[in-house]
Amino acid sequence: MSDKLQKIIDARGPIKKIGVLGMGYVGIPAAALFADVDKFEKVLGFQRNSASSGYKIDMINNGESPLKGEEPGLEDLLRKVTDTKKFECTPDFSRITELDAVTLAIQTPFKNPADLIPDFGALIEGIRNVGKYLKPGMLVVLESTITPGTTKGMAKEILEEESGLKAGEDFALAHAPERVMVGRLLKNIQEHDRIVGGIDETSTKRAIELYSPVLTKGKIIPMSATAAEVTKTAENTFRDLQIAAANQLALYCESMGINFYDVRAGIDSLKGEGITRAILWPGAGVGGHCLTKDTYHLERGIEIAGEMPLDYPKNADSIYILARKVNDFMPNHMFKLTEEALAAADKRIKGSKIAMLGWAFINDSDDARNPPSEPYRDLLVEAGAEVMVHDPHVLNYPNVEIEKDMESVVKDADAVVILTGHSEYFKLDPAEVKALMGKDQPVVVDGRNVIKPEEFIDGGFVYRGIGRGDIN
Ligand code: SAJ
Repeated sequence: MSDKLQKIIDARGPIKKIGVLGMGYVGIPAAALFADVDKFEKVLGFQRNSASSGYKIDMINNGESPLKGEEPGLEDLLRKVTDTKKFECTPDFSRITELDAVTLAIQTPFKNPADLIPDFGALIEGIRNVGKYLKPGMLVVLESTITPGTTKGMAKEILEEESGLKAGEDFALAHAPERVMVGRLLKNIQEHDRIVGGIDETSTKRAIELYSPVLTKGKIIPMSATAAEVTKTAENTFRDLQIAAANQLALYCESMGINFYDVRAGIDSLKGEGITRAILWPGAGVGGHCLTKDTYHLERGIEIAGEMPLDYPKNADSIYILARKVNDFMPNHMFKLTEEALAAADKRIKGSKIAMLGWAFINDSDDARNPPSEPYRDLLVEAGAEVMVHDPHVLNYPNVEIEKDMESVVKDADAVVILTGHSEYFKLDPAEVKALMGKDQPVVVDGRNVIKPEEFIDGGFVYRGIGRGDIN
């Protein structure tokens, strides 16, 4: 506990002015909610005036959300806090000097997962900008998902280098990871418990002062900065692991000729004291910006934050890396199921027309970050298939035509393949689909358990589904 820092903070007084770097899925709702807190006077959202995303500045200052997809309550809140000028978006990073607290919500993808090399370019640039204008008594919080050890390591070093100040003595530093999902950003920030990890107690206390007013149902869970980094990366890694466990079991069920969903219902039925079992859902793959990389952040944490040598067989993959490999394999399995089903209709992938339904990585969203649909489509194209893609929400995607008219995609197709569980695909009618395809033995492959296999098989389809060994 640094008395020096506490004294500076006491002299500065309660947090009044806040800055948020990174006007994206995490930064915009976070800034708007800070601005909606009465005791906070002003919130600045910092956005580089770059060719690719500078447009966001004017949109936000006009109370419009530049985020794609439905985000309940966000536009109304943005309009409210920008009309009163309580929230303002600016490219002028020098205004950081005016603030009491600054948060960074910047993407942290991996350049090369295999070698555990993250692409921290944008994050480092953001931290440097904060460091340049840092003043004694200010609080800096990293909200991005980061490799364990980054807050006390790289971030602290850059901030001290740029500012000439000392973390934990002249300024407070903490990690408070985001836990949001697209489609419910405001709700997640207000209702999920907030992990808050300072590099010391004073930093944790100051960060709690920042986040408490925003929470409605959620509560603060304080811990050390490194524990907070591990909590975030591990909670996504565990989810990925649970999905991999379901995917592996689905592959086993297919091999044994049984129905995964019967088995799942059976396993799920064991309830009662001390029995916690969350068995998730198998599918065409795991996409998005989080589960596809946070395992690698956790793994890299051993290198960055490891204080003792890790006691685990040297070249053996961790269970988490194995889980990544299982989930990354699922698009290949979808290709195998498609090949098998077409063969059952005396056809081959080469020269067949494949109608892909769903490009987004998650249902009823337009979020197409790391979609499992992409590696699947690549395999089809490589094998000489003609491929068309339908998605009701995704507007566009580099080098892939995304059609909005499902009929034009399904028309004359040899196979219809479901990659995303969008609501409208649950309403697919076998007779209508068959008529559009115009094939004697139309093929349907279900990667998200959205259709009733019996209805399609009775309708003359060759069916394949993830985990449906009893029918495939
Ligand atoms: N998926 C399955 N089977 C399942 C659940 C999901 O195959 O049973 C697939 C989905 O189709 C999708 C991918 O996994 O392709 C990710 O889905 P998701 O529901 O995990 O969505 P994310 O990645 O947007 O959200 C996760 C969440 N993390 C946890 O629940 C631990 C969310 O709470 C985090 O805020 C988010 O990552 C993040 O930003 O870290």
